Amino acid sequence: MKDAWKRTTVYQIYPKSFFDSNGDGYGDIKGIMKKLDYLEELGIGAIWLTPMYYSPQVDNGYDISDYNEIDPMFGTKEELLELFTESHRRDIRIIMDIVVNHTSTEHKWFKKAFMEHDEKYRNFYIVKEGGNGDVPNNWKSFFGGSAWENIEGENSCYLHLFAKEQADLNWECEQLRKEVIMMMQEWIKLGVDGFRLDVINLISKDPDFPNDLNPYGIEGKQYYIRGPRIHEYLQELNREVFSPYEALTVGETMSASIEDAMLYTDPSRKELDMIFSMDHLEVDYKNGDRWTVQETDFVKLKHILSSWQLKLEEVNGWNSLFWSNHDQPRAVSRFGNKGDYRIVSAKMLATMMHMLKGTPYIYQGEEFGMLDPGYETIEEYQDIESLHVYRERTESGIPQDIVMKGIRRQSRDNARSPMQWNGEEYAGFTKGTPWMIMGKRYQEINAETDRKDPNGIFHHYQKLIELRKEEDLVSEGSYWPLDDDHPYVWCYARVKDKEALLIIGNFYQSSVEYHLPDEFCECYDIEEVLLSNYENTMPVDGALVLREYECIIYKGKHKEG
Ligand code: TEU
Repeated sequence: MKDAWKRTTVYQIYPKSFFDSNGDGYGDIKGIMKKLDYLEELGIGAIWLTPMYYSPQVDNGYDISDYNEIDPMFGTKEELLELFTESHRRDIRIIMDIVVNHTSTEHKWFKKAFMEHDEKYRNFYIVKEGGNGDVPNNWKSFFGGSAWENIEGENSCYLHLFAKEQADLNWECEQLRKEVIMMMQEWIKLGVDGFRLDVINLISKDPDFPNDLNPYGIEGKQYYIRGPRIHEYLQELNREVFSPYEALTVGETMSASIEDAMLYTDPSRKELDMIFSMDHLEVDYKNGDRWTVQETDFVKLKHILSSWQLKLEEVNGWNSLFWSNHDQPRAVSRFGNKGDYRIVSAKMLATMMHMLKGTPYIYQGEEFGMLDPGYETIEEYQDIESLHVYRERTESGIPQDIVMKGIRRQSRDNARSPMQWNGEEYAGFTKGTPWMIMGKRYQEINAETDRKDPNGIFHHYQKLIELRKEEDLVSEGSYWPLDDDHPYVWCYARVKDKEALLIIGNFYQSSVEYHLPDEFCECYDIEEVLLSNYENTMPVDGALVLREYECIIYKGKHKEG
C-alpha cells in the first residue's frame, strides 16, 4: 500500500441521493460541493464518487453511455472539475468509480457495433451465434433471465452479466483495452487520484463459454469470477495507468476468495492496492442465498474478518474495511440496534471496523447512524435487482410475504434512500420531490441532530478518523486475534514495537462479564482508554463488565518495556 494513503479514511458518496442543490429531486455535483465543509470537518481524506457519467440510469449509473461526459442530471464536467479543485484544496482526494466490465447499450461503441455494423466495435463486445431462445450457454444474468440477448435483425447475441442494457466488454480485444487505458489516463490528467473498479474480477471470461452444470451461486459464475487472463489485464492496467500516476486502486471483486485477494493485492505483483470482498457480509445469508435471511453468524463474521487480516498481512497486501456501501443494507439495521441502542451500537460497529488494518470506507449517512428507510410494499422499491428478485420469486410460487421479508432486509435501496441532513421536509435533501421515498425516521435521525450532540455518532467517527492519522498502531500495527470463538465479544489487538491497542466490542444487547485474554495480559499492561462508547472504567484484575454494545480501545505497553 502506498504510504501516502495509509492513514486515509474514504467517504463514499452516492450522488443521486446525497444533496440536491437545484430542487429537481436528484442529488448533484453542486450539492456535493456545498457539503465539502461537512466532510472536511469529519476528517476524511478521500471521496469515492459512484458513477456520474452519461447514463440511461437503468442501473443508477453503472450503465455508462459516455465515459468522458457527465450526465446533465448531476451537472457539468466543469462543475466536476471544480469539485476536484475544491476537494484538493481541503486535502481530500478523489476516487472515481470506473465501470469497464460493461457499457450501456446506448454507448457509441455498442451503437457502432450493432447498428452501423462496424467490425472494429463489434469486437469490443462478446458476441456469439444464437439467440431467440437458442442461446450459446446457460449463463444467467444477475438481474434475471439469460445472460444473452438477441441482437436485432441477426441470429446472434451479446453477453450481459447484469441488465440487458449493460453489455459486457470483450477484454480479449487489444483495441478495447487501449481505449479503456486512455480513458483512465484522461481522468487522471483531470485530477482524479484513484479508482474504484466495478466488478473488475469479471473482465476475463473462460474463452470456451461452457455450460455451467454445477453452478456456484448463479449459472456461469465459476467461468468468469477468476478468468484465465484476469491477472494479466490488471497488470497491464497497473503498468499503463496505476503505477505511472501513483493512483490508488480498489477493485470490487464479487465472490473473490482470500487466495484471490492475496494475488490481487500483493504489492510485488503490481495489480491492485486493495479489493472489496463481500465475504463478511454474507453471514446473514441462509445457505448462501442473500434473499433468505438468517440471524447473523457472529463467530463466523469474526473468523472471516480475522482471516482476511492475517492472510493479507502475509503478502503485505491491504484490506478495505467496510460495513456498508450502495449495494448493502444499512449496517446498524443489520448488525446493530434500531431502538434504544442505536447510537452505541453504531459507534461499536464503527470502532471494531476502523481499528482493523486497512483503509476504512464510510458510506454516506453511516456517520450519524442512518437506518434502512423502512419501505414496506414492493411499489416503494426502485432498484432493478430488488424488482427482479420480487418477480422471479413470486412467480416461482414463494409466498409474497416471505419474498418481501428478504427484500426489506437486503434490498440495495436500503442504502440509497436520500441523505437525512436535518428534520425539515424531505430531511433537507431537496426542495423538490425526492427521487426516492425518504427514510421513515428522518426527523429524529439526521446529520444536524447528531452533530449537535457531543456524544453523537459523528464525533465518534471524527475520533476514529483522527486516531488513524495520529496513531501508528492503527495504520501499521499487526493484527492479533484474541478470543476469536467468544460468542458475544470481539476482541483483537494491534501490536507494533513495544506498544499495543486492545480493542473490545460487545455485539449484543445484553451485558457480558469479560476477562481480558491471558495471552495479552501476560505481555502487556493496559495504561489508558483511548476511546469508548460509554463512560468507562478500567478493568479490575483483568476483568470487566461490558454493557450493551459497549466497545473500548485500550492502549498498553509491553511489560518488558
Ligand atoms: O456490484 C456488483 C456486486 O458485486 C453486487 O453486490 C451487486 O450489487 C448485485 O447485488 C449482484 O447481485 C457492482 C455495483 O456496485 C452495483 O451497484 C452494480 O449494479 C453492479 O456492479 C453492475 O455494475
